[in-house]
Amino acid sequence: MVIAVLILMFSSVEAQSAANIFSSLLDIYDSIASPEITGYFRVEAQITRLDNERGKLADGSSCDPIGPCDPSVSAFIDYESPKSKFGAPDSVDYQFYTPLFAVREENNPIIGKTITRDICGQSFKKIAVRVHVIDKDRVGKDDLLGNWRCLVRTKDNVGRNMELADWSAEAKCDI
Ligand SMILES: [Ca+2]
Ligand SMILES: [Ca+2]
Repeated sequence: MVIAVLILMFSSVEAQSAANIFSSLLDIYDSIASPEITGYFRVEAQITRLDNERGKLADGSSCDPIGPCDPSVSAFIDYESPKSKFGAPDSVDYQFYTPLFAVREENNPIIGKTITRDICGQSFKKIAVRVHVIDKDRVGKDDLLGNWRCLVRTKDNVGRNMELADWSAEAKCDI
């Protein structure tokens, strides 16, 4: 089971000088070792598709006794607690995720929806795009189809501004 994403990230302060941008990039590059980055950034992520050929839920059972899954996709760009486990008390609650896409009777939907978040002078260490997919049943409770955490490779992807920013290569997300 795979969720794929494209990531775009750029400094949202266009007046910022190249030297400052360079230092931002360096800061991000060093973020594994250094404790925190502070700055003005926009992060965009496109959730491109879900591959779930066999129509399985997160627990390995089938979505439905008959027919394909009915996936409903929401996502959140998380710089506050990017490493926390899904559903943990220190992780962002699902109610704050942005609903992006829903389809009935489709195991492998093309999603193609973009989510955006601005970081305005906040401190962060890492950024993760969290994707939460449920199998939405007409009756009864919804089942968890999967949770994916897609780490943003900030070192490669930070553009100086919106025009210079480039989408990353499509990448699969960890479950
Ligand atoms: Ca179901
Ligand atoms: Ca179904």
